[in-house]
Amino acid sequence: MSLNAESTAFRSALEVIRAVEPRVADAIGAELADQRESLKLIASENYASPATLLAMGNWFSDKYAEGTVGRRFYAGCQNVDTVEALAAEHARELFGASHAYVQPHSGIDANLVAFWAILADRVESPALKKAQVRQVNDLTEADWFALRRELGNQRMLGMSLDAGGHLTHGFRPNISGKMFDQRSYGTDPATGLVDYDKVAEAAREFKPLILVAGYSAYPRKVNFRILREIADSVGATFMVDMAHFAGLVAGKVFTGDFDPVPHAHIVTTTTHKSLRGPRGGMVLCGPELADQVDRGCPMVLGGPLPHVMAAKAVALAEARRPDFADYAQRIVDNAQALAEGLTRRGAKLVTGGTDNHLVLIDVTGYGLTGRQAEQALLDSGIVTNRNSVPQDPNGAWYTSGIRIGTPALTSRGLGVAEMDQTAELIHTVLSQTTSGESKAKYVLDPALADKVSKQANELLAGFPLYPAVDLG
Ligand code: DSN
Repeated sequence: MSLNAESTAFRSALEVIRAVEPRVADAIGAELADQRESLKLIASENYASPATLLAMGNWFSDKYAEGTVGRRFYAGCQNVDTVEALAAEHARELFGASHAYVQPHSGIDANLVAFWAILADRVESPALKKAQVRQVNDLTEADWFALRRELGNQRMLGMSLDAGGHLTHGFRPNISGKMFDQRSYGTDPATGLVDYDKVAEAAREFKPLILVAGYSAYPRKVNFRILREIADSVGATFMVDMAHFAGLVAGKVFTGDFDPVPHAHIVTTTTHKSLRGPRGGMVLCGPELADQVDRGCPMVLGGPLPHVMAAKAVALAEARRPDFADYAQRIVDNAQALAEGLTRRGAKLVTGGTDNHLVLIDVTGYGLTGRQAEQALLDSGIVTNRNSVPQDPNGAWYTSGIRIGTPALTSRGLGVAEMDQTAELIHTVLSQTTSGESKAKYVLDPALADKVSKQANELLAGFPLYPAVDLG
C-alpha cells in the first residue's frame, strides 16, 4: 500500500530523528496519540494543518535574519525575505491592514513591540529624538536620565485580569506592569459585560497614553468603535490585542464595530489560537507606526524565526480561503451550543452565554473552586483550564472558573450536536464532584471519571485528528 504525502513526511521525519535521539521521536509520537485522545477545550489551543507544521521543520531554522525584508544585518537572506514578505502580504490582505510585522515570536513579544512603537511615537522627549536618529553616542548622562524618566512614567488603561484581560496589558507578573503606571476597567457586576460609560469615565480621570482592549477570558464581543472614540476623547493611542479572536476577525465573524483593525491604531495577535497557525505573534498597524514597529528586532526581539515565518505564510494563506470563514462561524456556533447545553443543565455562566469562541463557567455554582473542577475534568479525559471570574473570591491561583473554548474541537469537525454531548459530560463530572478539605482537594468516584473518559473517547472517535497522518 502506498502512503499518502502527510504520512510519508511525518514517518520519514521521525525515522531521521529516531536515529539520533529515539526518546524525542517517541515523545513526538506520544504527543500525537495523546492529542488524538483528548477532548481539548483549552480556548487558546488549536491544531495547525500538516502543511503549517511541516513548513517549520527545515533549514530556515538555521538562518539569522535581523532587520526587515531587503534590509538585513546578515548576508544571504533572500529566501527569508521571500517567506517574510509572503506572510506579511497574506496578513495585510486577510485583515485589511496597511502594514504587517510578522517577526514576533509570541503574543508577549508582539505586545512589547507595540508598546515600544507607541512610546517612541508619542513620548515628547528631545533625548528620545536623538536616540531615534541614531545619535545615541551624543546622549549625555542627563539625557539618559530624562529619557528613562519620560519613558517609564506613562499610563496604560486596560481590562482587569479578573474580568478577562491579559497579563501583558500592564499587570505585575509581566514586564508591562513594571513599564507602565496601569489602571484597569472591569465589567458590570450585574451583567458581566464591559460598561463603556465606566471605561470613558476611567479614561477621563486617568488620561492614559495607551488604551488597551483585548482579552483571554471574556466571552463576548467588544465594540471597538466605541473604545476608539473614548481613546480619541482623551488623546490616547488605541491598541487591541486580538490574540484570542484573530480567527473570528479573519473569518469575518467579527465585522464592523467588532473588527478591531479599522478602529485601532495598532493591533497585536498570536497566530496559533483561533487563527490556527504556528506558535507565534504578529503586529498590524497603519503607516504612522510602521517604522517603529519594524524596529521590533533588535529593539525587543531576538533574531526572527524564519521557519516560523514560513509557517505563518502557509497558515495565513489557508485563512484567506473561503472555507476558513465557514470554520470561524462554526467555532462560534459550537461555543453557543456548548453554552446553551450547560445552561440548560443548570451551569452558571459568566455573562450568561457567549458570542465568541469561549465560555466561562462559574463553578461556585457546583460548590467547587476552579482548581478542583479543572482536575476533576482532567481525570475524566476533558482538558480545560481554571480561570478567574469577575471579582473572584478564590484569587488567581485557585480561581472560581473554568474556561472552555471551541477552536480545537471545531478543527476536528465536531459540531453543535457533539457540543451538547460535551456539555453533558462536563455537567456530569462537575455535578458529581464534591469539594475536599482544601481548595485543591476534591472527591470524584474514579469509576465515574473512567466512564466519562470512555464516553469522551467515543465522541472523538468519529472525528479523527490529522486523519491523513498514519505514523504506523
Ligand atoms: N496563555 C494564553 C491563554 O491561554 O489565553 C494567553 O496568553
